[in-house]
Amino acid sequence: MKKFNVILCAAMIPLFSFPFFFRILQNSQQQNPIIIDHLCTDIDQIPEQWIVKAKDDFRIAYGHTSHGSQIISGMEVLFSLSELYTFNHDGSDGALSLHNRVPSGDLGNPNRTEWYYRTRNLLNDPECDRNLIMWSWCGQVSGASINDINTYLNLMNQLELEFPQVLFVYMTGHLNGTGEEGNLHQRNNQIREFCRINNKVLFDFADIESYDPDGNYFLDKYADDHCNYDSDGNGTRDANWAEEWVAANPGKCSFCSCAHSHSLNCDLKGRAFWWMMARLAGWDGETCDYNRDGYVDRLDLIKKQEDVFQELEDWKRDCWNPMDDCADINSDGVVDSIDLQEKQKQVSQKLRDWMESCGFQKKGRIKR
Ligand SMILES: [Ca+2]
Ligand SMILES: [Ca+2]
Ligand SMILES: [Ca+2]
Repeated sequence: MKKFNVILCAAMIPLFSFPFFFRILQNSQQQNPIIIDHLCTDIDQIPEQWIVKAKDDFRIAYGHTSHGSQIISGMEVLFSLSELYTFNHDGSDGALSLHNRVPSGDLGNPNRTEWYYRTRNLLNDPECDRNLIMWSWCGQVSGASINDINTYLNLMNQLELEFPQVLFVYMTGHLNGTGEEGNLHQRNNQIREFCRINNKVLFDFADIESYDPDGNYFLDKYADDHCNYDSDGNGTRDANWAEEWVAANPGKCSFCSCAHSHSLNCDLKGRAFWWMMARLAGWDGETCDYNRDGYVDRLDLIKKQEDVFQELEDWKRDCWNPMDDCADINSDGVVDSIDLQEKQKQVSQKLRDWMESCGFQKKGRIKR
């Protein structure tokens, strides 16, 4: 009953329009979900132009407590390494504007709904210029019921309807050592499914800390938020995947202070954050590791060729035969053989551009 009242009251608030910006952002109306997970942590794959555009486009308010600070810690590491990843409060000097710990609290603190009212108060302030809202959990997905998560999802969705100019980032809750069968994983899957079906933006906090950078999986080994896991299946956590990976890859991890966890976990979260920002700024997320297996090689070229060829075949099927408006590729009002040639040219150019940017020579060898 309480949830019903919340939604009813919210629906009665008139929509507020922001005088500050007119750029139309993707939001609840976007065509596809944007899921940021463990496959989104290779910072070198993100084209710089989209990082720059994200810094220009977005003004963030990020409400979190200690676990949520892991993202900020990782962002600070990147900031210390490169001017590209600058962020500060007001967005001066070309940095990303991020109001850290604004609003106060987290998705479960002081209760499971206060974050919603705080968000609405923030966005209803005529002085507020924020156009992206992020909230993280502390530990409250662990003990959440299905209804608790529905409350979260419904209120997020409600905010999107109330503030269509603002983007909202969903999150899963951090690992707690209960594995694939634990309530945490089931509730995280509930969040994931909702985001996938409804085309939301999800920062998959738990998925990012379920894998090491080589793609080895630890959720089924009862990994927790410290990156500890049960290596021998005897029911107690005896190893730490972050420590193991760092020992095997010297010099590839920061020494940042990372709340409740290993600095590698914060590094990965900070990189995933910028991957998300680039996607939100318009990057399609396509990388040279096209088949996402961790290697850039001939298999990527083959997959890319297949997809580009398929794009042409789909166009022929949907636009060219039978003739449809989308067949007029050169927009001259006439559908003729020139359009077919244009489409063929377009897809081959697309393939050539990708090959060139990824260092593939004509015979499919990689230059680098
Ligand atoms: Ca063990
Ligand atoms: Ca690959
Ligand atoms: Ca034409």
